[in-house]
Amino acid sequence: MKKFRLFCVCLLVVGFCFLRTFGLARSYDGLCSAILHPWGYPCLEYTVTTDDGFILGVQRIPHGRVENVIESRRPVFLQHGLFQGGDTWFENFPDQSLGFILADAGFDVWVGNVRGTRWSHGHVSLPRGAKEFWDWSFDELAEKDLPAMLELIYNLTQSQIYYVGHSQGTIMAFAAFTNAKVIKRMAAAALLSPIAFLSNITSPFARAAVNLHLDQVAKGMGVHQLNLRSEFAVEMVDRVCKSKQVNCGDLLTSITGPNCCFNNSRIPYYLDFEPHPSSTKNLEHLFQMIRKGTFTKFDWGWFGNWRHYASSTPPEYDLLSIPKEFPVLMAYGGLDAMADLNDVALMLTKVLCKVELLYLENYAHLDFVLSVKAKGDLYDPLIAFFKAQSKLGFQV
Ligand SMILES: *[C@@H]1O[C@H](CO)[C@@H](O)[C@H](O)[C@H]1NC(C)=O
Ligand SMILES: *[C@@H]1O[C@H](CO)[C@@H](O)[C@H](O)[C@H]1NC(C)=O
Ligand SMILES: CC(=O)N[C@H]1CO[C@H](CO)[C@@H](O)[C@@H]1O
Repeated sequence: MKKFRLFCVCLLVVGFCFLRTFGLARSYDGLCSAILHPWGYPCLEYTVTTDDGFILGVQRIPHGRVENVIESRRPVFLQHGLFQGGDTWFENFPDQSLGFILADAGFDVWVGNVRGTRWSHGHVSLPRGAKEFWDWSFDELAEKDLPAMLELIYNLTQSQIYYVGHSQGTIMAFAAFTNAKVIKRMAAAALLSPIAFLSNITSPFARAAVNLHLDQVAKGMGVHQLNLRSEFAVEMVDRVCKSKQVNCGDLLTSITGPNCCFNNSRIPYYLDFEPHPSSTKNLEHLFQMIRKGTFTKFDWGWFGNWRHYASSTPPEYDLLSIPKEFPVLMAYGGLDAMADLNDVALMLTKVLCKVELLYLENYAHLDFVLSVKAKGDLYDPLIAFFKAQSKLGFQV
């Protein structure tokens, strides 16, 4: 067993070294030229600068490969999850990937990329190496990045926007939709693997990482950027694998749950783009959610909380303030090791908005974006849901 573990770790190290040598050397001008143009889709690159100076990349696929005549195309915005980027929505074949399918179905598709990811463009003054560049958690993604990207889309389309989020993209939505200025731009939302609570997370890898306080270890070592391709990350993975609860022979399953419909032969292609960096502080915030079972702003500790919030504890995100007429489709999976059924159930007791549920018994965390069967299982129902809302004409 010990030998096997060592073998796995070696394999990982070799994998990461390979990536560092070859994977990172591959450079693209942007997501459009990396994936969309090669498949023959129209695609435009935009940038938008947040209040706090981050320059985000946003892509637009104005129509599908065949430009069918549709009077007004409703904008739909796709928000990726943790350690992912806008590429997430386009990584399988065009008839399997949500981004392509929406464009071919007549939507005006917009793709978000949060700060720090590969398709974003740094900061107006801070270099990527600066500690301050990584001084944020999903609070800022919801408070700064999302409103900036949505404002750009609204300015250019003058239309309410459909929202699709996966994983951290749903955390961002739950947090941002409590803001009246954001929700008034939205027509409806589809939340895939919806997360507002994390205390019942079953992922053995995440559990072990929380128990080992890897967020604090990273902080203590002065690591502020979380780059899974770094030697530091390999060391941390090694540490988790040495703790007995995790089967590192199948690392992905230990992290996300057993994805039913993952195409293993495409992993080398996925690794061309993913994983994207995030910040240690963001991980710390997510670990706080796991430890405390709450959905609040970042916990700075007693003194820090008084300074930032004038209160000893961080304020909760008020899910009840999401308008009750707001239509939301939530798709959740029976084998999802991140969005556990108990946590989803708890969240559902806290929201008043109009929720339609889609339960996919055999889906784990990555199936929602990478399943080769997602079109029939999820994307067709999602499109039908959006089309039904446009007939109902939701207005806040
Ligand atoms: C959107 O339009 C408003 C009003 O013209 C402008 O002030 C704002 O800077 C624009 N925002 C973006 C992100 O384009
Ligand atoms: C899985 O990926 C490989 C490599 O890209 C491809 O040849 C194969 O057709 C894919 N299988 C499915 C079911 O999409
Ligand atoms: C089934 C289960 O483990 N439920 C737990 C989920 O998290 C909440 C909040 O921390 C606990 O109270 C439940 O016992």
